[in-house]
Amino acid sequence: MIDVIGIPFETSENFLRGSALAPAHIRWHLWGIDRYSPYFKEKMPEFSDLGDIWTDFDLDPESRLNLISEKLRERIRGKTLFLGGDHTISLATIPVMREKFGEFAVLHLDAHLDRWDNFGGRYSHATVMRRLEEMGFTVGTFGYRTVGEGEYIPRFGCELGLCGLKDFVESFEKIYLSFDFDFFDPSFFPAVSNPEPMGFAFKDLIEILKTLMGKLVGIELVEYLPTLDHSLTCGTISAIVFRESLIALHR
Ligand SMILES: [Mn+2]
Repeated sequence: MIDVIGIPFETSENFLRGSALAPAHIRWHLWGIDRYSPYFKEKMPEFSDLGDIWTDFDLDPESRLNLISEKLRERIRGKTLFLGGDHTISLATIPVMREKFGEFAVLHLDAHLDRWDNFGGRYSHATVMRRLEEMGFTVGTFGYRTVGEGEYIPRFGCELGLCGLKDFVESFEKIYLSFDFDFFDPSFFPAVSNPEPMGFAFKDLIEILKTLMGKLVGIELVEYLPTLDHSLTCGTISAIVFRESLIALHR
């Protein structure tokens, strides 16, 4: 059975806040959606909710990440769907998943590269993919629409599109999906901290999930801001992404 773990961690948003509320909101919105997926023609599998991992708010980000990592080491048992929090959680989830499962590639779907060297510190939502590459992870970032000061273009990835994504996926046996909700177009998913136009459609995510079948070791869904979700539409979409993610992980 797939485990679900929430990480309501948020320290480093530079602009708009609220992602720490996402795990609770996504679970709540699950009550409003059907269990059947028309995209995969099957029902959402049963899952085991292992709750949320909390840390003291007055600690610095690195100490909080260390505490989250310790708790994840105790809690992770197998394939896991993580609910963020801001993108900083990747510095806990992904290294601990490697300890458990060995090598895998990281497929990173995001409007941003997240490869600053320092962004209000070395450990923040805007530096994560750089830190992971420094740790030896292979990260492919697809669909990014902006490049920040001092960020480099990654070896694997595609600006404004999904070019090379299929080849990237085919090159690896095991894949971990790091999904930032700002990958979606802000016209239908505005509840994110740093929206970028020219985003992707829901069906693009479904097509990508289909290519990942049988390879996924884990998925994290990050950067949904319920505080900006004035119609609650994005909460429902997040719950549907949760359902489709569980199905893809289950296969
Ligand atoms: Mn982003």
